Amino acid sequence: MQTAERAVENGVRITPLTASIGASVHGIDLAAIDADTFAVIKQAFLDHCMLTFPGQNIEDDALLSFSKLWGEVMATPMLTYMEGFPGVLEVRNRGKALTPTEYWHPDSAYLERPPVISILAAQQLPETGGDTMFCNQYLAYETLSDGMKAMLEGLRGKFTAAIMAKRTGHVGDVPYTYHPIVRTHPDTGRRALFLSGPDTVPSLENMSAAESRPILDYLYTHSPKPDRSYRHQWRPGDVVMWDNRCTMHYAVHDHGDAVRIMHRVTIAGERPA
Ligand SMILES: O=C(O)CCC(=O)C(=O)O
Ligand SMILES: [Fe+2]
Repeated sequence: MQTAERAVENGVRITPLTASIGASVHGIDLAAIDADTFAVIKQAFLDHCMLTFPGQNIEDDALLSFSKLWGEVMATPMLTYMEGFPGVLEVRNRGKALTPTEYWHPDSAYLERPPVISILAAQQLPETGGDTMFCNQYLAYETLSDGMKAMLEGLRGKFTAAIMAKRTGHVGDVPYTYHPIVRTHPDTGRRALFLSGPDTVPSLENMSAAESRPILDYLYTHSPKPDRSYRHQWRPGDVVMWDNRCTMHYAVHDHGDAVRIMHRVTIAGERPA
């Protein structure tokens, strides 16, 4: 396997977390990455869709430098970033009623060019709980019937910022855009289901909500099957990154009002196609 061979050469160890999604990366310091090491982790990222880097305890400036290796760091409208570290977002527990991320989603898919990659660095973790789940959207697509795949061809979903607007108290029209429900990853050439929770993808283009819901609900239920998902139990110092083009994630809120703080960076990319 290409990833494993290259890993041995560079002293980097890539260990799959499941056979479907995820790998952990050891023998690496994210604050000091050379070109060969970057090539190894990039290939692992494309192969496994999400990576964990245990024990990094990375500072914000190093987090930004590491992020810039993957592309342009972006700011999402409506979000406020950390002073002195443009592009670093503090993700903090504000209680279950206010959590905006406890559902399966790719990040900020209501943007015309949603972030392609998200990187999350643990700062303060609850004693227990607060896991994040990830699912593989290549496998979600590939396991559909040929009939369903044919039906989805050319369909676009309406992706709205409803949850983000609620979270930030945004007034006025809620931004939205249309994206294909099946997208092709530009680096792997593989096709993946691209969708999000019912509040953020209420309907399909040129179809009523009543017509769209059964299809969207089916796809949303089909996507995060346990045998193509991984649940990350955070440890202090962890950095986790995921590819929004071929995964969804779900932040489990089971830690009450316990402090949980993460720093997140997102990478700009292409329009889904
Ligand atoms: O807090 C988490 O584990 C993830 C939250 C989330 O969905 C995000 O930062 O994009
Ligand atoms: Fe998210």
